[in-house]
Amino acid sequence: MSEKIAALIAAVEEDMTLEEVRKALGDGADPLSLVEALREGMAVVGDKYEAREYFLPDLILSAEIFKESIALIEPHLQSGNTTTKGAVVIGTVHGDIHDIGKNIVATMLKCNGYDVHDLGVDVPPQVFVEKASSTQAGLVAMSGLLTLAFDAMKDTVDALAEAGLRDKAKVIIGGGPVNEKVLEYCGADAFGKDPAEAVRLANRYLA
Ligand code: B12
Repeated sequence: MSEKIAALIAAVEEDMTLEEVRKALGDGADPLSLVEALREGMAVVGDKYEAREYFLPDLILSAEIFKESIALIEPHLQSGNTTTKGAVVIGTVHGDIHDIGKNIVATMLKCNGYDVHDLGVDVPPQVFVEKASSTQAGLVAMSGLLTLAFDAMKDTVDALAEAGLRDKAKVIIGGGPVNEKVLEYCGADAFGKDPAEAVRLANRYLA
């Protein structure tokens, strides 16, 4: 069932993907495995775009299918999950509107018991600061796929420090091009390559 869902979203089949997700949920499938299937499918879409097999409309529609599918899955993820392991603020940094990966990371953190405050895309440093302060978040997670996102990540880390929050909140970063060098440049605590790593880091910092 998961393989079929991955293949359908990879083929940008909106109605069929949603139908299959509804069917899987109705059959009692593990909601986490459905999120993972959607993630795999989205990775294929990204690869096909790079290979010029897919074009902008495919990307936009696949992102929409992903969001619609997650909306169907989310109520099943949260049921029975009443205690929180801590507050996490997440967003795509200023100047960048890519949110497919960020949404997957946010969903996986929610599934793992974190109280996730998703600020959306193109988030200015000050907005991260205000949310981290008002929620007393122990973790700020930033996503960015553009090269220019590196500066926005650095600015956000600096803004958190200026607001006196740097010793209260760990900062993690991720998104396609993020690596050790970017981590060093922007002064965050750690970077992750996938949602599983985001969850591992949250468990490490907020346990
Ligand atoms: C989809 C896409 C788009 C979609 C975005 C739709 C959406 N709602 O997100 C649209 C069409 C809108 C788009 C627009 C643009 N895009 Co674009 N886009 C892509 C594409 C093909 C796939 C990205 C994606 O969603 N991948 C799938 C997800 C699941 O992967 P991911 O984001 O990396 O996330 C995973 C991990 O990185 C990690 N992760 C992510 N965030 C975090 C955070 C933390 C804390 C952790 C631990 C982990 C983590 O977990 C995620 C799940 O596995 C990439 C190419 C690529 N293959 O990456 C180009 C790409 C990123 N885009 C690119 C560009 C240039 C643009 C535009 C500027 C194009 C233009 N000229 O207008 C605009 C951006 C405008 C802006 N201001 O942001 C370039 C960036 C080049 C660069 N070095 O700066 C790329 C690399 C394409 C290319 N090769 O040229 N894009």
